[in-house]
Amino acid sequence: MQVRTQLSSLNQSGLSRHDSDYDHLSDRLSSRGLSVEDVVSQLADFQVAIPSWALGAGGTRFGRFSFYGEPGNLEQKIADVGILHALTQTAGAVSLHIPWDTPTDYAAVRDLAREYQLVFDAINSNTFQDQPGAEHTYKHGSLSATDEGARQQAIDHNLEVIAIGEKLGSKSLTVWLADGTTFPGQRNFQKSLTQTEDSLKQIYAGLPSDWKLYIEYKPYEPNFYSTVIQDWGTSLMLANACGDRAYTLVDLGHHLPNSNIEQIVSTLMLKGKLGGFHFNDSKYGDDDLTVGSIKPYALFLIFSELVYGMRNNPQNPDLAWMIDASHNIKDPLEDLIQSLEAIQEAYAKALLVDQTKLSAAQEAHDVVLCQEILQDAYRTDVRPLVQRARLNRGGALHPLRAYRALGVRDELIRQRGKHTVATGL
Ligand code: LRH
Ligand code: MN
Repeated sequence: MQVRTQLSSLNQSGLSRHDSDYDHLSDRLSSRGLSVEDVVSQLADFQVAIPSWALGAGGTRFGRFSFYGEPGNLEQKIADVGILHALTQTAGAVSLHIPWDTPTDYAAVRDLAREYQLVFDAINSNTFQDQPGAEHTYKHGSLSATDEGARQQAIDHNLEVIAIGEKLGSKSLTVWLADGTTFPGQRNFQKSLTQTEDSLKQIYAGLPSDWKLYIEYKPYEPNFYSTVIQDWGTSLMLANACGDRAYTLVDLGHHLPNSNIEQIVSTLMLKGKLGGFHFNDSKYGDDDLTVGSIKPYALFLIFSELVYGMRNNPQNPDLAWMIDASHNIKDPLEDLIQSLEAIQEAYAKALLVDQTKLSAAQEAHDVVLCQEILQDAYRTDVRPLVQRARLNRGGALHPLRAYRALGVRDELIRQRGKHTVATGL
């Protein structure tokens, strides 16, 4: 489906309004000494990886409602991410999950991605589900398993995933473990953690020299009493145990209620061990909802710490930006467009924080002024900046409106029918 070529005519009607909004905001910001061009180019360079497992309708144990026209194979998934990138110009990467998205024709997949100006970001292993014909079960753990066979099978799977990623140009592996217990006394915590550290070290030893390892933590689900890699501290400890190219991965939904995620981000950047993000939002648990749909101010505070860290922590590597969401009720592509918009807006607002004034107010213990400086940025309508960044790259002025005006979902249903089901969650 050719989207890109139809955008300039679609954008036409809104351009003059955009220009006046942009000029008005630019005047206000440049009068504060801020380089609006810099902000716009930083927004344009900010590329988020789309999870290949979140392009169909998600579901829960209570049910799943299809969305029709879902991508039925990897090629169609890449085409869908291509549509997102054409509209938003900020979705220039795909994050695959193996074995849900194991390519059959690597050259064709690479060519297709290049056609849509997409690259392959972190690749994800899966030792939380048993595969048909597998010799060992992960029911009692994978990298933490007491059963040598299950542990080795899980290590070998991760090394296979690295090999698949190498053929696609990925440069990082994300490991998330469901390993844990559902009842007290079910397993020995120390043995589980020791096994996990040993297994991760073996995977790290198989990592190509220019690759990174991301260790994702989560407090609970699918286990409901303990999870081996339960929090940022455990992930950091394991990353330090593995080596310089092992980092923690922060999934926003993987925190107990009222956790101060922005402080976790700040600490990990100071220690040079923040590898990347899985962006989403949540009200209660790992709800995997649209980014910024529940706690937009919290997202802004996280980006404020990220911007501070990106300016003051050269010890921390460039971050991997990824979405990790599941769509139970919204059109997956509309949901992802809203998430991409929320990420861009949070980043733009964070770039407007007057860091110099803020640190002066902090030194002066002027708590009220600190809040005023933060909220002045947060209360700024930055949409003209985000729009300009998109327009500069040939994207849609209003991606969601364009998606609907172009009848993308209807066209996908016409092409794919109503019964295709996307692999993934
Ligand atoms: C675990 C998780 C992890 C993925 C999975 C699809 O909750 O966030 O990142 O492997 O979702
Ligand atoms: Mn995740």
